[in-house]
Amino acid sequence: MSVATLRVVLGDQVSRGISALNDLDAARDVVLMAEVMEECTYVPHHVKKVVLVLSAMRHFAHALVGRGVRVDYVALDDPENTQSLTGEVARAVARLRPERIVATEPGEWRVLQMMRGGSELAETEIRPDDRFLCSVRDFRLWAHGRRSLRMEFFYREMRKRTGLLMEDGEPAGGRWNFDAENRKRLPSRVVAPDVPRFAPDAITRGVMEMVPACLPRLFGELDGFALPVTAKDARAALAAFVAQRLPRFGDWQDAMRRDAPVLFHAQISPALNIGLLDPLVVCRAAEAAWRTGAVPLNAAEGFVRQIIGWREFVRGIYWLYMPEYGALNALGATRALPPFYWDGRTEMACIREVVGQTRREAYAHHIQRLMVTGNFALLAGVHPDFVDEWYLAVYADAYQWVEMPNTRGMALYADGGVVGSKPYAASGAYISRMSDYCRGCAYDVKAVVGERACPFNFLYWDFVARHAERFAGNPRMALPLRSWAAMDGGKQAAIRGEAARFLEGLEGWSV
Ligand code: FAD
Ligand code: DLZ
Ligand code: SF4
Repeated sequence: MSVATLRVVLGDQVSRGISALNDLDAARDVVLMAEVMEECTYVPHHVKKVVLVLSAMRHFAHALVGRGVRVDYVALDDPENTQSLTGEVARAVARLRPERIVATEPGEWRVLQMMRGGSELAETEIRPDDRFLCSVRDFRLWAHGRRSLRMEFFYREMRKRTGLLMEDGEPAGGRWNFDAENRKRLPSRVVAPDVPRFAPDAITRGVMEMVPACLPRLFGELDGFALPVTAKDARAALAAFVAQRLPRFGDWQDAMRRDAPVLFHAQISPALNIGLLDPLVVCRAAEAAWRTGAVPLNAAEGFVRQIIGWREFVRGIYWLYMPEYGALNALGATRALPPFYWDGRTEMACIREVVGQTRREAYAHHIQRLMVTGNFALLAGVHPDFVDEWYLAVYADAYQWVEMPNTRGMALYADGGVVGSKPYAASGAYISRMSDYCRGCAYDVKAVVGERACPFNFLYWDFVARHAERFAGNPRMALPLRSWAAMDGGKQAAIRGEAARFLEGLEGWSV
């Protein structure tokens, strides 16, 4: 019998409810899934990310076949593989002669352009990705006519729309946001709970053998791969988080500790972003735990805000402003990315720890990304293109729709204040307060100038001085600007000299 519909499912679309599979006719349709070099190499991905995506694809295809669906699955090492998504659709069309092609909108502008770009995919019916709670169109409507787009107001709309943590139309506890009670210092006696690990099964082990053989130059370490690769395991990971870590999520959300990468975070983004978890199900689990009294409101609210607030907001921003967003560089940053972002070889203990953890785990929590590696790139003036490429490569959860607004917008202020109302610039004092990294660092976090001065200190003041004019009208930058202006001229000159010497001295830099 002829094929009615060819249904294309991408590697981050492994959800049974994905819109490309709505109205699936198992008797007449074929699902196409293709492992391709193009997607495995468009940035130098972490090897654990590639294994995660390919293993999840294989498990998903296997489950579909188990339900009687016909799946055309192209493996990375298939000699016939053209190694591009468009090439594989073209081959499938030639093979199957389908009456139509259906897909779900991809998570990246790059892939959308490919789909629209004159190949067989150009005729594809592209359906909205309804795994998100706010469609691209609804975000556009929300944004229309607003002078500035603030996550907090978007978030309140999402609370009302979903009814999450709402009571009689009002926010539970009488407030929308409980951050004032969150983000405390982590006492050293507190032990972080273990995070569940999922031993690779035969399918994952097959992928773990194939990937290094086909792609020997990926970033990071494959040893210890233990991420969930099926919806069932992802739900188990979520349940463990809700029971063991969510109760303290708010309190220690900003804490960082050596050898405890996850602390009280969820580590669900790799599974969430490929579709093994549904964001609303995740939020309902947190809400239910609050309703039973197992989780305090500050934790449940803080967590839900990350998902229906930040996650949906940055996706909206991405699709609202692409492709122009990808070229923004409001602070005129020009430097290259220092090599230690890739190899971790630096005397700055905080960066060494975060990069080392990133190499091992393909994971860092938000504050590590924002206030250590992001902060350094911001202060040093690294060009957003290089920083974007790094974040898109090194984390198992990285897709441009979420990575780019976080990097270019939140961390680098390269969008001039679309995502955040002020740059997240901080000196070493912040890192010292929120982590145990400074103990044993070659630098002295209290020193601003001198041989052992913490680079975050002089780079911070150098950043404030460099951009003083730009931020003069920003009330949220008034305090550092006043402090800089009040500083003794000799000290100012010493700080700026220290910063210039440090930046010039870094290997591999170009200005
Ligand atoms: P938790 O802290 O437990 O939060 C729960 C969930 O909320 C996360 O799984 C995630 O889905 C969502 N969330 C939290 N913060 C954000 C945020 N700022 N934006 C969007 N969703 C959020 N997140 C990605 O999923 N992919 C990325 O490529 C990515 N790149 C980032 C780059 C930079 C420079 C920064 C500062 C942040 C980036 N984030 C990214 C956001 C955030 O750091 C991660 O979502 C989070 O660390 C994932 O770990 P977790 O599941 O333990 O999160
Ligand atoms: C990330 C990724 C990787 C590593 N490999 C594949 C692949 O071989 N085949 C595929 O369909 N998708 C892959 N993906 C996910 C895509 O890169 C992702 O769908 C796009 O970036 C759009 O978000
Ligand atoms: Fe980082 Fe400075 Fe602390 Fe060293 S002293 S760990 S460089 S913040």
